Amino acid sequence: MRKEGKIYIAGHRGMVGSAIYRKLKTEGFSNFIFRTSAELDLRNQQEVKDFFAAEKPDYVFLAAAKVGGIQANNVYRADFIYENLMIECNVIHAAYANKVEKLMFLGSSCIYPKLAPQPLKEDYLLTGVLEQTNEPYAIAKIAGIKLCDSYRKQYGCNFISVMPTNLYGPNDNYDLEKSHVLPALIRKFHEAKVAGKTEVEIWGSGTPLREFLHVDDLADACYYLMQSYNEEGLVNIGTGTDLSIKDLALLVKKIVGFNGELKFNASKPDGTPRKLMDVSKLHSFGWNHKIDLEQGISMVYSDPETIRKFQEATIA
Ligand code: GFB
Repeated sequence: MRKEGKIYIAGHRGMVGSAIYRKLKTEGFSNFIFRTSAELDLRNQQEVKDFFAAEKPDYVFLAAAKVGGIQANNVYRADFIYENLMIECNVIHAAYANKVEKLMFLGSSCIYPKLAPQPLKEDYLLTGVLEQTNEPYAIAKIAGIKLCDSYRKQYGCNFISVMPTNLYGPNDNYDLEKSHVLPALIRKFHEAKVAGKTEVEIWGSGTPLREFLHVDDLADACYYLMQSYNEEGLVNIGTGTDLSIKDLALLVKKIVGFNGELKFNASKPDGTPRKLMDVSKLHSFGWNHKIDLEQGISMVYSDPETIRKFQEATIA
């Protein structure tokens, strides 16, 4: 990436977009264009066309998406497929039409078949049935990868796709109905500790295995790949290790300093039993994550912004 290049980060206020922005700033980039969702509705084709024609960005990070945890994916199925497809189609086509030099599309580890062999290699994509709770979101994300690859093949666009594992970090969503498990557990254990409660509810059986990556590591990997990766297909971004939801809960409990019990609620879905990324492709390029899970959760919990976000999520 050229230092003077004009960079558009779609979704710059979200957890991923804001981390990419922090990373690029520390690397000395300063020519950014931002639009909030109120200023530019990425689901609206005309607005996106006009924006790209007027601004002509050189580099695009497509980190804007409708995202959420297992329950939000399962309940708002239409919103998850419609909004994500619209955003991807509008932004990727406009990037082609306005000769964007390079675009990075960000997907998710849930694109792989539910029962694919573990760890998940990039070429397991489209080899089996998807997990029911997030099928609409996964279909939209798979479409995003295929859009990038198709514009590369037909028009020679340098559009690349990366697939992060489950993420956490600054600017996460702490709305307990819509969030992912890690921010939910940080909030639940903290609030239970403050209120002097004796137990915390954990959804599902606690047996599903999940992998977690701090979003600053993700941003570091995205920057690395934006400099060096120019191929079709996708690159997994993760740590290569996972743990059970029960062990995650015990770890968060320890970090937060809650002394009560875990209470599993079997009426909530478990989701896919395991989705551990195979990160050998990424490692072969010379990139490894730096923040381990315990350190990362401690960083999040000790950040005063995190508690403020709990209150914000309650009001919203
Ligand atoms: O993070 P999560 O919502 O989504 O849930 P997925 C992971 C696991 O944690 C599930 C359990 O087995 C949940 O039942 N869990 C336990 C909890 N307690 C809680 C809680 O309080 N809140 C939440 N949310 N979960 C999502 C996909 O799948 O992951 C998306 O739906 C996306 O499409 C995202 O891929 C990364 O890991 O199951």
